[in-house]
Amino acid sequence: MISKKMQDAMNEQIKYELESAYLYLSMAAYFHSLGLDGMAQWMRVQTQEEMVHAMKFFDHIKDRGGRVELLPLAQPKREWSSPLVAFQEAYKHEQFITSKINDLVKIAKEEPDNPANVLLHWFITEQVEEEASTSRVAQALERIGDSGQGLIMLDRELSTRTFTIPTKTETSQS
Ligand code: OFO
Repeated sequence: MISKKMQDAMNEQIKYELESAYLYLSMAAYFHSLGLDGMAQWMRVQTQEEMVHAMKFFDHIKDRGGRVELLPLAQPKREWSSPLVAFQEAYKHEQFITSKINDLVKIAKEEPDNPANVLLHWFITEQVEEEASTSRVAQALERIGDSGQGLIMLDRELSTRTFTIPTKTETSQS
């Protein structure tokens, strides 16, 4: 059975993951408002991935006899001064999420909680990818600068991102 300390920490992590989804959905709306539908599509897929992250913690708490508690979500920002600033913020946000995963890893080691460790392993790898993907787009936008043509090309490239519905095993711990 999951400890009260780990349950509370994971319930808080569900909130962070849902706030990530909320933030990226708000960014999708922002990009649509600029006519950058490719960047919006990228953020819509990101939103779906964040929902999967939240559900991994949800199922983990449930499967270990704990009680999921949904905490209030903060309202996300709705405007950014440029696409570059939005992606820079997404990158910063992912660094924040990595720090939260590291906090959970610390608790899992202290307890020790082996099942949580297995789950968190997946998140450690995922966060490397999450930071890399947001920072890659931010860097591309930095290189593009004021080039309208460059922005259109990047927008087209990002429009190809798709969401793959995870299999049962992918949505649980492994
Ligand atoms: Fe973006 O990784 Fe979850 O929050």
